[in-house]
Amino acid sequence: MLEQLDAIYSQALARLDGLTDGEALAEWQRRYLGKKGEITLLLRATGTLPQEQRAAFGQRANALRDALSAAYTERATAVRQAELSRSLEEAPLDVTLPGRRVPVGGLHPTTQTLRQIYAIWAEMGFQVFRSRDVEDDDTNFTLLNIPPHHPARDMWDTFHTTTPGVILRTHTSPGQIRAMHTYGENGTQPIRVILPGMCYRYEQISARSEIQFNQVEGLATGRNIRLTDLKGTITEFARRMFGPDKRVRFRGSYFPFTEPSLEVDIECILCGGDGCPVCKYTGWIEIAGCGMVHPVVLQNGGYDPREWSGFAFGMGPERMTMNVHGIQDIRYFWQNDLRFLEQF
Ligand code: FA5
Repeated sequence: MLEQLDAIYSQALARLDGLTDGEALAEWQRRYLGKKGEITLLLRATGTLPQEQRAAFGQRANALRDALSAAYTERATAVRQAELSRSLEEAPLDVTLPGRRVPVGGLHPTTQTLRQIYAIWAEMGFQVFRSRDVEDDDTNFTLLNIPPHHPARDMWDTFHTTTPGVILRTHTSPGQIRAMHTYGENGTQPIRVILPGMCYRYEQISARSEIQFNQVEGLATGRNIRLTDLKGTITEFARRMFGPDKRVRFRGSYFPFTEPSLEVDIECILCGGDGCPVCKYTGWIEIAGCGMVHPVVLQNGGYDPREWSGFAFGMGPERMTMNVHGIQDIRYFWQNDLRFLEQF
């Protein structure tokens, strides 16, 4: 068996020298050193030898197996190197070329504005309350002091569903009623919430108006909340959002669910108040409607209006984003045109 072992060893070494590719190397490895390889089988047969020959044979077989393994590793490295050089020559690799860019997504411009709005209101102690997109007519209108057939309903062109009395919310204000019922604990607890979300109006689509858009409602209730609290809080928000030097003004307005009602304007972000197409040459842009919560609405939310008061506001993040970036047409927001979206 010793001669057989030496013969296999010499043959294996000689063959290894002539191998030039990975596949032939793998075949060689299987044939001599694999589980059923010739050297392995001989080693396993050590036990069949007479006792006195076993140790010498085992030692020699192990030594030859190790020598073949080392020779194999050396040859395999040389072959790999040669293959690499060959492939570089055949198809040269220019390591100085820029890599392939991995496409990275970004946040929608409205989402960016919304997150900024959430962060500012959170710093000011307001938590987010998510109300429903599909509302009932009562909560969207009647409980907000807009009874059926009241002409104020004309301010909100409504999408109705096939279920009578079920509509898509036209504004986030119905969330005021739901927040009061959820957090007010039968009119005993103060509330500070913002209510963001989609609103839907059956409107003529134009450069400033979509049929689907976001609003962020705000609501604060308490025992001593006054108009000055509303003005101070909104002014603080506007300064944190648009810059500490921005001037803010309030104009009288009308909403059925607030009394008194106001509109909030800030100095135009683009022209600084000089007048430009975005502010329609007025120097001001509107950012929100607001007012003191109407006593009827407080009552519908479970509060006694003789003891409790509150303020509310509603702003439109798409219009705010348009003003900040000078975007001329609201329709870009939902067209999913990457040329538009990638600019933010
Ligand atoms: C309201 O919807 C009131 N619920 C706001 C409010 C809340 C007032 C609480 C008082 C107290 P208005 O219809 O003006 O008000 O809408 C508020 C904001 O939503 C607008 O200033 C505008 O930014 C945005 N908005 C309204 N309609 C559209 C539209 N079709 N497309 C895009 N944004 C719109």
